[in-house]
Amino acid sequence: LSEALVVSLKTAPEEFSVVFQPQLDLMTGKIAGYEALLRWCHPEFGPVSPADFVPLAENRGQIHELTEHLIRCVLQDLPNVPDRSLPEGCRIAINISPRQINDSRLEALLAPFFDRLNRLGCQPELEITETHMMNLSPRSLSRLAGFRKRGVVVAIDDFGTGYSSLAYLHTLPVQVLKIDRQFTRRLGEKSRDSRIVSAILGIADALDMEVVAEGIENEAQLEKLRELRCMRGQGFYLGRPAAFGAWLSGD
Ligand code: G
Ligand code: G
Ligand code: MN
Ligand code: NA
Repeated sequence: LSEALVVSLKTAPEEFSVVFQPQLDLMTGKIAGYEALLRWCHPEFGPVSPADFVPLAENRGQIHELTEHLIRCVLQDLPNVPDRSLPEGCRIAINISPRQINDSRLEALLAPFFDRLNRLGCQPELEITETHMMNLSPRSLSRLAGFRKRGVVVAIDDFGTGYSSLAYLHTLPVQVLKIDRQFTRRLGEKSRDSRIVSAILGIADALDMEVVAEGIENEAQLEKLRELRCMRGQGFYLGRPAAFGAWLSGD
């Protein structure tokens, strides 16, 4: 499979596509942004999950090419000029592999993505998993801080599953915490998860960060999050990842 990936990236770009999952403002119900998720469908192996092929790309030294391709797909799907498919200030998030943040080619890689979003009046967002955030070199951190200064939103993905120290979190050029879906899962039930989510909201508030709850799958979870005053959310109940065109009439 790893060999197939290398070959497909080089010779069969049409096997890759991107889907967009909306992030909603939980108070207004309006779309506040989208997370772009890469898809790969191999003619022989069928659909392969990014959970499988992203690590393969990393191990084969192909993650730069993969992200390059992701950006190409995203730019192909998004409009060229502002239109009603993307409200002003709407965010488009991509997932960045931690190794890429150490790569000096990152700025050049992301430049076309940043430029297009600027032109659209939208905000580019980079998601980096919590585990990896904590292992970034000073140089990587200053690279992220540079992005942040230019209006790029940096988000910690899967927050709550890593080992962030609060002292360290405070120093990161991060604006958004994405609460891992394991905490959202049991929210509708009577359990300690609502207190954990509450605690994360408290941390975010203290650090002047925003929160996005991931993995919202039902009304009970949504209601609970609203009650806890979590402002943003994402999940199958609010919208499944879909081709950008599917959101065109969106509200
Ligand atoms: O979309 P899905 O739930 O199958 O994604 C599984 C995992 O793969 C998620 O953790 C997601 O962040 C990651 N992923 C999806 N698309 C990309 C991508 O373009 N780049 C990277 N690095 N990870 C991605
Ligand atoms: O790790 P990351 O947050 O990037 O993962 C995004 C992945 O989570 C996507 O592949 C998407 O398919 C999946 N996802 C999005 N919403 C839900 C949800 O409500 N439930 C579950 N189980 N997975 C979700
Ligand atoms: Mn993500
Ligand atoms: Na996540």
